[in-house]
Amino acid sequence: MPSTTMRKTEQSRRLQQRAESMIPGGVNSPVRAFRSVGGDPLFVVRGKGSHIWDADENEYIDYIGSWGPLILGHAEPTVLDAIVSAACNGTSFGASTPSEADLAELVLSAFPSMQKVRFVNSGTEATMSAIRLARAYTKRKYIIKFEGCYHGHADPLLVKAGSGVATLGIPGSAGVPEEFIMFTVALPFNNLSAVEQAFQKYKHQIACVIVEPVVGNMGCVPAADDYLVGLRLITERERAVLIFDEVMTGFRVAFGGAQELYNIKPDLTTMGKIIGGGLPVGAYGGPKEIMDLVAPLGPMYQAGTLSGNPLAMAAGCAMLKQLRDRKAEIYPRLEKLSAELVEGVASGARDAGVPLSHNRVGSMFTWFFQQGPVSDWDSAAKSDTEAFGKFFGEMLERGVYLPPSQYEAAFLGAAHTEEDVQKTIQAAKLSFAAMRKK
Ligand code: KE4
Repeated sequence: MPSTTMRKTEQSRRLQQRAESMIPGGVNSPVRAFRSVGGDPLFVVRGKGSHIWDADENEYIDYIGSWGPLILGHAEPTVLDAIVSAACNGTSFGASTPSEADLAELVLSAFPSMQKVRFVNSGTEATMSAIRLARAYTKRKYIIKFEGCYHGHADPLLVKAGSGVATLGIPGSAGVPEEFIMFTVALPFNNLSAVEQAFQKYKHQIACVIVEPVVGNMGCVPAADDYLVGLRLITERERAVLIFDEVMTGFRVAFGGAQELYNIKPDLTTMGKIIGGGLPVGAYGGPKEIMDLVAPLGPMYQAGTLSGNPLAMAAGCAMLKQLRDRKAEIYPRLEKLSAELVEGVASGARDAGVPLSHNRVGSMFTWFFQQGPVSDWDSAAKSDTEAFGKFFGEMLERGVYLPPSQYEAAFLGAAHTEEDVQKTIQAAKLSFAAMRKK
């Protein structure tokens, strides 16, 4: 484990200066700019397994994994082979290819609540389309989301959102007219009476409830017991569409996602991240009764130049086949190693007298710099983000790359080793000690 000798950062800093002269903040997604943790954003040049290397040749144990997609680790051989062989036949045709049905078959077999699925290019497109579809199906206008949940950056969903919106402390987004969010109702997570009250207030007007069944975007926050089943019963009674946003949890918390883990059947499911194997893919799906409203079959329009791209389909198929064929080995190991890591760091914090609580579901987790418990946005927001920033920096100096925000989940993947975990726990203990001295 490196000591606290300062990492070399000249190359990343030079690249950041070049990038920010042409790209806002030098990044193509805000959270990568390290704004809430300080310091120079990394410019990553290579990844292999559970490790990445930056432009200054610093090596890190990576607990972001591209924000969830790389559950098998970086440059996984079968995924790379699939991409290369697909690319040798051309990169995109704007026409149907056999690989789209191949990936659809893999997704539908793992998610029995879905009879049909449409592939798009991001989680944002998936949730934006699912909302539109729920409104088309119910002919209602209102949608319910939850404070601290993030479902991508489509206008109607940028209300009290989590992830980068919460990280940057912006309530929503400039450029979204009030009229575009007047039908969005944002409620506290893990509070069923708030949902009941909303359905009474907007009787027969609510098209859908969209929820992260395990929240990753206020940090990791699981649903309270009976919360998800409560949402299911209320939406069934009120004939509203229940959308599980499984962009992060799909194939992550279980092979069949949170709906398998908690045995809840949503009406629509949105996906992304893992199903693309590291290439851009999103998806939304559900029963034929709803999905057959989607053009060209029905009147709900959604389209995409690169939707179903053959390289992305090939990468997704390779990844899902690995997860399918090795799930009896992979998921129990992710559970065991993640528990060891999260508890080990928590124990180090206790020994150092650092207030730390944590939430974990499978291999997604967050350490909150506060006493906890963290069960919704209000409690997550009580975290000491300054302490988190210091911890992030100390861990980076010791070769551990965590999400650069208190309000993001971290991820452990199948390529992480026992050695990675022990090094990370040791780095955390040294980091807590260093924080105490400052
Ligand atoms: P994308 O449009 O970024 O592919 O997916 C949006 C999205 C939708 N739903 C959930 C539950 C999500 O977590 C996301 C995106 N996740 C963030 C990380 N919390 C992406 C990272 C980023 O914004 O750079």
